[in-house]
Amino acid sequence: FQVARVETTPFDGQKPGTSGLRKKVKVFTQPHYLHNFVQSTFYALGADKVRGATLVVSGDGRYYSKDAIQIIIKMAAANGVRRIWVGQNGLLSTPAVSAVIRDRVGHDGSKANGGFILTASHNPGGPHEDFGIKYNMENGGPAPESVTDKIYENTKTIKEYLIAEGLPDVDICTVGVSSFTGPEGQFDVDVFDSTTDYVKLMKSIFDFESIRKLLSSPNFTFCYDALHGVAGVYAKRIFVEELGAEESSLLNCVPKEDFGGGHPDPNLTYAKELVARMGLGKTNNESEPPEFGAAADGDADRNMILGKRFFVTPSDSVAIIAANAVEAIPYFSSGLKGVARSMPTSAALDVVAKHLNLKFFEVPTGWKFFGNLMDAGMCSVCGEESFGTGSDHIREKDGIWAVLAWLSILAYKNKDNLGGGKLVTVEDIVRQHWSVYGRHYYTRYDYENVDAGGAKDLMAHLVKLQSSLGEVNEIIKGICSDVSNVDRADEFEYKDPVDGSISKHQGIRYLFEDGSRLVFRLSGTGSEGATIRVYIEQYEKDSSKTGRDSQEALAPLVEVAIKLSKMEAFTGRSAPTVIT
Ligand code: VG1
Ligand code: CO
Repeated sequence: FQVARVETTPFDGQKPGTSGLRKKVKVFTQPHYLHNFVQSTFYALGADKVRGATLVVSGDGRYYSKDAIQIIIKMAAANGVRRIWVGQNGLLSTPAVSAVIRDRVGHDGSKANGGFILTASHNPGGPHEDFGIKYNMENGGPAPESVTDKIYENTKTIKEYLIAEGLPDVDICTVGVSSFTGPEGQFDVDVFDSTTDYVKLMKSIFDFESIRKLLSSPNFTFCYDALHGVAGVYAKRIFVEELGAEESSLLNCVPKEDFGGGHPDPNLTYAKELVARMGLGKTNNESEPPEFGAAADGDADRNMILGKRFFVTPSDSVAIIAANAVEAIPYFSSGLKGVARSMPTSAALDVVAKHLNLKFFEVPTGWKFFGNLMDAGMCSVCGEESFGTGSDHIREKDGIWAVLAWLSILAYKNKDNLGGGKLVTVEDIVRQHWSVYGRHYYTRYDYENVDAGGAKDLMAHLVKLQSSLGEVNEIIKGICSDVSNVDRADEFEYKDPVDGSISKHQGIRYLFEDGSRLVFRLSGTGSEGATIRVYIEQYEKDSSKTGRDSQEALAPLVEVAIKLSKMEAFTGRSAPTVIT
């Protein structure tokens, strides 16, 4: 093949958000749009990092992925990349990409230097929905802000990109290596099985034998919903083939380009089928729900954990995994190096860290901040309120890992009663946890696709209010008399303890005397308008009061949040789009 230099002009708005660049498909398919972003990434990495490199390219299989993979292959070849690794059919979950970058060894002994992940995660897919792309570094984690800032700067000045001419489309459906010759020598495309490396990693972390015993026990029932995302590929291989679960326990496990028309976001609103099966839906379910249920998002880095008629909040989930990891999961048997959560995530993990005397970190939203801590050996388990949980086995959150972690805890707690005795259930484990550590009532209200100007004004209003706590408390008393006083309010700022970098404006916080918190943020993953997220949390230490309905317990604080922020006045919305 030859190298063509194609003239181009910048597009506005190619700034990577919380997790890469996400836009409508019709934006991505404009001539040169994807090309500009990919070339800007190569420029940001620098020629010395790109020439001769081995890069992974794959994703959740959403609409436009296959075309995008061919474009990136041709651009990589033209920029001097030596090898491209592609998961079969272009499918790799986000955690599997991270694992492949870190662990896979090519047939010629090569190791990956980084990779492009093609996904818009939990956003819907299809010709009228979203596509996305992000770059992960050599440690398997999302590019840090220093790199994404450079990418963005490059997109504003780009004048040309390089693309291979005379390089045919590569068959990405068949496993094997194709070799080509360009001006600088050999270029390989290596198509490999999407699950092998990931399964090997999972087997090195968990005791598959004890999970297999749990799954085959007659008194344990299981259900997994991949919402037609890429998780289905891994669920079949791991839960059915390796661990012996019934085929019928898998829901929506065939990956589809449009996720079957659904919203591949594992929460009580969008994972409808699973929610109904678990006995949590409004419709009355005839049959007895399974003991355990879980779901994933499009790229399989998120997870929702459910028990029979019981929802585990993600903030509780990470705390419970941290509290039980050393006993239940072989990978952690020698202890946890530390734990971390994102700022809006509830403080349930903080309490565990305190009890167990563990290092603890609070980072901004988005997985990129955990990676530095893990690379420095300071953090083993971490999580976010947005259904993200993970550990230092990779540098992304990991939906299947979280399910295996829960199954490990269940297997450990039930090791003596799998013969037919009464099971310790998911609900038992959570209630037991609350009785020891107290409970953090928690909810998140999302106002999606609101007018961007209105959202900005609302945030500015909340920042301005912070300068007078006296006034804030007066307003709050006028709304509801039985919430405590705000004793601190600020905009969250993070100084990375490893590299000293500072991230500002990471969310507006109102911190109450009794430990309650209200947090307001603008989403960085949407593709249209603005999304306002309101995070509401209240701590209850008294074990006789930890069993209340969460929405009921939080009602006064919710009212304060909505009125204090003048939500309806700024956005015209009288109710949120989604409550989690
Ligand atoms: C959201 C979540 C955040 C998560 C991010 C990526 O970001 O709140 O916790 O890390 O999505 O998740 P934002 O900026 O919209 O609040 V995923 O599954 O898209 O990779
Ligand atoms: Co995701």
